Amino acid sequence: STLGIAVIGTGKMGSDHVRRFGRTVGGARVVAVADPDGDRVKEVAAGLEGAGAHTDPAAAIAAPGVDAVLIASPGPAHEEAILHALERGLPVLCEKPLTPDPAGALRIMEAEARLGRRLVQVGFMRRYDAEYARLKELLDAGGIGRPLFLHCRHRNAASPSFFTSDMLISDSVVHEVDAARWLLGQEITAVTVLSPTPSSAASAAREGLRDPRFVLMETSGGAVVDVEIFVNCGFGYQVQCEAVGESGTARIGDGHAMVVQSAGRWGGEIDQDFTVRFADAYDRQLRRWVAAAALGRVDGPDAWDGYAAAAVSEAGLTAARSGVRTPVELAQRPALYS
Ligand code: ISE
Repeated sequence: STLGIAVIGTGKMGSDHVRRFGRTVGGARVVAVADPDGDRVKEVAAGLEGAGAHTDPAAAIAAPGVDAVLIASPGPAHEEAILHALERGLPVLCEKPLTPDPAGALRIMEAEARLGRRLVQVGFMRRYDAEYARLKELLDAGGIGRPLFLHCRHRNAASPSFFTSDMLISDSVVHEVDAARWLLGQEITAVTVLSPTPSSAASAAREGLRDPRFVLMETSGGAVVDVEIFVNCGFGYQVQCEAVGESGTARIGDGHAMVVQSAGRWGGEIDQDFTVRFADAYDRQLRRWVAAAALGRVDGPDAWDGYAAAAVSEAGLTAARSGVRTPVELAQRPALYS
């Protein structure tokens, strides 16, 4: 049977996911969509046979035929929608960040504790990327020895007008936070943030935007993770990660799928956007989520991962403001997430 999906938020990611159902992802059908922009949501629903359009997320979640909920609204709207879904015992895939603050993520974990099971998956799709998966396999197999460093670069061609200095950390670097926790199997324990003089393109995109930034993280296993985040680099979308271990290094994200040599030059193309660079990862993430949700469970990054990322973001924002190394405070990990 087909899983009925409510999609909350029909912006860039929400509409990209809607497109996936019925095309690259089978076994599920969008039966309800919600967005505060009434015209937009009607337009999206019009392209879906028999889907209801709502401006209230709660109404979409409560609509007939909804078996699972995909949340792609902005971070501050996630908690309320998740709690509605959990009240109904529905599996959730929630785009990152799970919540803007750790307190909200803790409330989601409490709701799952009351249910006695995990129903929330966070959209940390890099875990489903083929290159990241290879790197994880190599590290787990001890292929380069004990990891000492992860050197990460995360670049966007341009940031949207609503993008703030805080979001470089809470919406962009949050991916490296999760990737580092997952790759290393360790928690992040402290954060330091350096902010060079903003690039001219960043200042033109939004007054006072602190872009780029350099984020330094320490981990529970004694590794160091550095991230250059640059969301107005102009030339394309790039996510690179080099792991340095005791006996070797491994690097992903160079995008050398094809190198062209012609007329005395060599070169290749750079993806322009995350929906292109991570298209396969988004597909795989959604297929896996649908398969698990059909059995009434989730098996990807969970609310604890969302909570830990929010705790690191909070420390990162404090560190960015103070210029001082800031420890990450984590609650005890409940047994439900072990
Ligand atoms: C965006 O929300 C994402 O999740 C992208 O992966 C990231 O590269 C971008 O900086 C974020 O704004």
